[in-house]
Amino acid sequence: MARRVLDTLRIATMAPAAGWGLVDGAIGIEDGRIAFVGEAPDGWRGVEREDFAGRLATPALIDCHTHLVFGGNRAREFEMRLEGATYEEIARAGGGIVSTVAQTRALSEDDLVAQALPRLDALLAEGVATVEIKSGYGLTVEDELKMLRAARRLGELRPVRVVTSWLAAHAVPAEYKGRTETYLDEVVLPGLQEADAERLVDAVDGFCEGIAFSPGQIARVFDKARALGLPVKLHAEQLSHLGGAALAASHGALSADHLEYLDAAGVAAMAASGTVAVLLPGAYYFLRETQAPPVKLLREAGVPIAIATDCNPGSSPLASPLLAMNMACTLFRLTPQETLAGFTRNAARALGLSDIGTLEPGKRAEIAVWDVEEPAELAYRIGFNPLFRLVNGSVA
Ligand code: DI6
Ligand code: FE
Repeated sequence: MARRVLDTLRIATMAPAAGWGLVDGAIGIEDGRIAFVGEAPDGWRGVEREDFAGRLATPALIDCHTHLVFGGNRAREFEMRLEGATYEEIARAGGGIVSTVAQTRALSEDDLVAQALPRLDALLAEGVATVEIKSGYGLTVEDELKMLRAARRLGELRPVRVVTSWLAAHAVPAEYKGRTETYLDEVVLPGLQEADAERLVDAVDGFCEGIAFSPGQIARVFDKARALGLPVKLHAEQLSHLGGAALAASHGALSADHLEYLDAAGVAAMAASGTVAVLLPGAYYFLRETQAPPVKLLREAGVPIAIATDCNPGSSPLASPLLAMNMACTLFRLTPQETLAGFTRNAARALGLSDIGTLEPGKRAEIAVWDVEEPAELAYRIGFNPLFRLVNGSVA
């Protein structure tokens, strides 16, 4: 039995539905799981103790929505937008997602891993122990599989749990222009079957938007996911309202993500199905969106809110969960407490994971220790990383 004690901590357990769940004391770890929080029970005398001098412990962060694996970058498009072009105009002119697709197809699996590693390391440096990574920049069966193999490799190269999503329904590639249904029939659906057979997929995602896939087309992808027994999630109501969130809820989705244009009916549908609202302030900020997601309605309806970086080359080149937390407060008016819940307890729920997200006996011992006094300090500073230590008892 491998036992250790992290002593003299201020612990934000994030266990209660509201509040930080603050406890002063120690955390006991046994075989990679949390054994106790607070007072050491009898039988733990003499176990090796590490003194943390009153620092703050929180659950390790969980980035539940990223596109971390991709080729190249879109700095040129950033310049174009500053010269006046909109995101949708660039996408319709063959730029946008499709330009990242060309760069992603050109890279080997090894090169994709090498390009993603610095981004992953930036997340780990801010206390992330679990990261979701989507496909969606390959858009052929082989290139989508290549992306997910690269994502799985990242989880072997670093002490992090990688959770993958099949996002072939992200954009229609140039060779299928005007033939979206054929793209679904020839790439998205059979590719999903192959990826599942190779155990590369943990969930199925889609981009429900005027420049991407309609609700009816997404429903076909979700039906296939159900047939394979895979959970679903959806990029919904990001640039316009198409009813994607309600569609996702009707399929029992783990999460609906973005949600700037979500309406009251969508909120009610998500509340009824227990679907998590994943808010992505990095994309809102970078695209200079002006309509914020309906945070007040989500709160009133009791929809759990998660926050993520959405790290991607086009709409959110953000690899900082702490900055995402700050943006969620300043731009969406979430409280610091809600943003930490959004990167821990509710992010775990958005991934369908019940063994992480809070510091409670039985959970995996994935703990971030910060050089701060108050938990609100995590969301408060801008461009400052107070991580003292990431204790990942699950992989140690
Ligand atoms: N919504 C987004 O914001 C990203 N994907 C999506 O479905 C954008 C991806 C990109 O522009 O490369
Ligand atoms: Fe996204």
